[in-house]
Amino acid sequence: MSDPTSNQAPVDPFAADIAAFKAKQAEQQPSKQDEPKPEPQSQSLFEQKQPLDQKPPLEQKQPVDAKATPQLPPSEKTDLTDQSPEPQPPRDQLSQAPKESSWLERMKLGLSRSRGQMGEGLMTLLVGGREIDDELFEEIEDQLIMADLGVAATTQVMDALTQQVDRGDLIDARALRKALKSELIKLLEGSSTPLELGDQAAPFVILVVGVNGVGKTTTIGKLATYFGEQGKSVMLAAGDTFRAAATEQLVIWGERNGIPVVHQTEGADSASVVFDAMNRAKSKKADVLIIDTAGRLHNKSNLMEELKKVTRVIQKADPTAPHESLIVVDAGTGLNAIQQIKTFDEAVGLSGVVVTKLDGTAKGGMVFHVAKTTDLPIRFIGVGEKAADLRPFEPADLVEALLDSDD
Ligand SMILES: Nc1nc2c(ncn2[C@@H]2O[C@H](COP(=O)(O)OP(=O)(O)O)[C@@H](O)[C@H]2O)c(=O)[nH]1
Ligand SMILES: [Mg+2]
Repeated sequence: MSDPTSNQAPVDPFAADIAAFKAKQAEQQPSKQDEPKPEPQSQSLFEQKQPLDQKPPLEQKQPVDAKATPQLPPSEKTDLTDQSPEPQPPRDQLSQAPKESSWLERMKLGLSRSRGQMGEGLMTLLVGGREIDDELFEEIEDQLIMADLGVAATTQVMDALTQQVDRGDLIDARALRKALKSELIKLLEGSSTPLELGDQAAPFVILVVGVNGVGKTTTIGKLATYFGEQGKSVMLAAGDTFRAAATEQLVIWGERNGIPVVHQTEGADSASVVFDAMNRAKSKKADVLIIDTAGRLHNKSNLMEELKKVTRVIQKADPTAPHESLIVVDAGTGLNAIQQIKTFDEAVGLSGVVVTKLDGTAKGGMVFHVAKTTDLPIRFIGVGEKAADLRPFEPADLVEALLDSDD
């Protein structure tokens, strides 16, 4: 570990460090002090592209001050970065179908396990001419609790349904099913404010926090793609200096996608990387700067203190920043995500949530719990490991995908 207080800012962090990475890549294979194993995430978003030894020459890298859409090397280029006014769907196998249906299909597919628990269970209860009675209500309530909606959200939904039944608005199970869907959507609607970049002159700074393994770095890659598709110039800061592999992961991904990544050597102070990145993003007039952070630190350091320091450094460079402080939570952690949200909120003051891994979890209902028990908007959801598997949060889509019904 090098001295964490050192403030080594290479004159050109890209050229110098990329050369260092290449050299390191050549000599280093299995042994590394902190990371005995290769990063698991290198199998996903970060391994979509060609293997490292075939990466394009560095001179193809796009300078950040070209304000236009980042240019990818020809072999990498996706339709999305073309100059055509109409953005094209991404170049993966899931984008063959029309955009709308493919997205919903993908989410339904991804959420199939949640659906198994919540959707199928509920739909079985709510078919045909089943009578509305206490027993049915109890069963619905059980299903919602089992799907991890949490007590508060479940109570809200059940109370609303009870009122409708009492008013005589719901005559059969089918009507109840419709009402349930609309109550679920209503519950989420206050939490679906999308992330807007606004028109400020300075870079829009997004700080990304969350515990280890939730999908921060993957989400950052997806966000960079997302904003790149909107014609924004994006810069990334490799603020997770705890693990050398975390920086490497981001730098390599940036190289392959023509997105500059500000970073320093392993063990550098995270705040120092962020300081560099803020200055660089400003001087290069990047539209968006996305800052990756560590999810844990060496024993004696305190993650929350470090994040506070990072925030102070950001604000020193731009008192209005960060413009968005996003916490990434893994849907699979269910109701425990709330504790993470509280802890990080105290440290950095969150402004939004990204829920990842809604594919393959039986706990998709936790989104309702987050919506009900926090004031934070859910900005995006992640339903897979590819760049296109991040979407702005749409309550109706989520409810549709969870309950999988055709009406
Ligand atoms: N299935 C699935 N996997 C994801 C998603 N987002 C991230 N991952 C995976 O979660 C693992 C950890 O991701 P990473 O971004 O490194 O987490 P970090 O430690 O928070 O930076 C990697 O294997 C990712 O591919 C998602 O939405 N769905
Ligand atoms: Mg990471």
